[in-house]
Amino acid sequence: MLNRNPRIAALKAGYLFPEIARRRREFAASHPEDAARPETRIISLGVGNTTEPILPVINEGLVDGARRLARAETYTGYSDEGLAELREGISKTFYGGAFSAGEIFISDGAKCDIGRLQLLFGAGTRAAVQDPSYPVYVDGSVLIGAAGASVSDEGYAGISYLPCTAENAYFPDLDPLPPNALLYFCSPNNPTGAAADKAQLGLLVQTALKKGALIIYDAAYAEYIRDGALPKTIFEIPGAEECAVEVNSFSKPAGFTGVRLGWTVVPKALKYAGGESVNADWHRVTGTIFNGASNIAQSGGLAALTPGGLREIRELCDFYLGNARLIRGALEKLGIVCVGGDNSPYIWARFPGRDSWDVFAEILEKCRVVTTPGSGFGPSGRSFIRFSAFGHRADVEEAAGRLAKLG
Ligand code: PL4
Repeated sequence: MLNRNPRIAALKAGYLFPEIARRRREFAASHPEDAARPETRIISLGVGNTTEPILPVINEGLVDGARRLARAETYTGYSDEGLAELREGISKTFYGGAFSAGEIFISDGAKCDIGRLQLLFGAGTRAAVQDPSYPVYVDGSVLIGAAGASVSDEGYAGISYLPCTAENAYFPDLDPLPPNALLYFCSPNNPTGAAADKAQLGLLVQTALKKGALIIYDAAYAEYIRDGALPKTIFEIPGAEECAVEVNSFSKPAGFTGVRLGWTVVPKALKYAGGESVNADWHRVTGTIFNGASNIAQSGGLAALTPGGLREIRELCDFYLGNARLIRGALEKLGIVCVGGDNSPYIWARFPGRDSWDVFAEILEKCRVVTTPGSGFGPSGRSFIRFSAFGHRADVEEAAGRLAKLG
């Protein structure tokens, strides 16, 4: 028999979201009478999974993509880095045309590309993350051997955790960033909901350039930004093209969590320490282990970039932001201190002195509402709960009402 990959053995427990699903199932199984009664039916404000239908213009793009496959004249097969029209459209729509099609790679989602990007750097890479952060950054780093094997409540040895707390307004002190690190940065942030401003991103880029860091900038929630002064992409900051790649996605703005479509910008100006092109290596890696996004999904993506599609993106994000206001309002009525929900679909709620898994269990028990415990995102999340604003409005209203039971 083969030996198990020791890097998998180094991962702590299960991946966060299946663990939450497991605890939900366990709770439901021990309360079988609950499901039949509307007032005790479990409502999820846990995983950030979209719930609302894809809106008509974008949906018609998907349908048209499927129709085109049924005719010899319009049939297409593999599309490798993605349709040129879509890559050009993304550059024009989100980056003011600053990038060529050869710098934009269409993917099957931001998470999948984060995993593939990690292959560019490999074992021994020094990884740094905002703490708290989306667990894929750390778990993926462990899988490629970037982190040390030992793990404790303080996280993995070998990963630099940059605390994002109320004290620093959820933007980390960058002084402890080690030299030549791979830095994951997400804004608007999952889970805190904080969106970095131009000055903060300017400092991030300057620090990365000074310390030789490469930033993987996750902008999956950029379309939730409503404050016009906040940057929607790291590439609004001069110099970013020399130190950053950006991953993004149609999942959260267009409801494509199940459709699967995203993109990654890898500027040609970005180089390794030895001067080699990161863009060329990314071509090599994706060409080797990825066969392109679905052409149906890409047809939907093209529709999303039309004026009607962009209006639908705004409408859908506004809907979830409306949910966020309801949840945050209900929590603040109880005196619970929250951030987020204004430029992001997540609310980060503070429960001082408490362990987040205990608070998770209490909210499930008293309110029959599933949340995400902050410690799942890193040591600094220990006394926080993340509330996701993805849900049907009636469910969110019901959940917000039930939260009063925490008072
Ligand atoms: C549950 C910061 C959600 N099973 O859909 P993708 O791959 O384009 O984007 C995934 C993604 C990328 N970047 C950030 C994200 O927050 C997400 C999705 N996160 C959440 O609740 O935190 C869904 C999680 C999913 C997963 O593990 O990704």
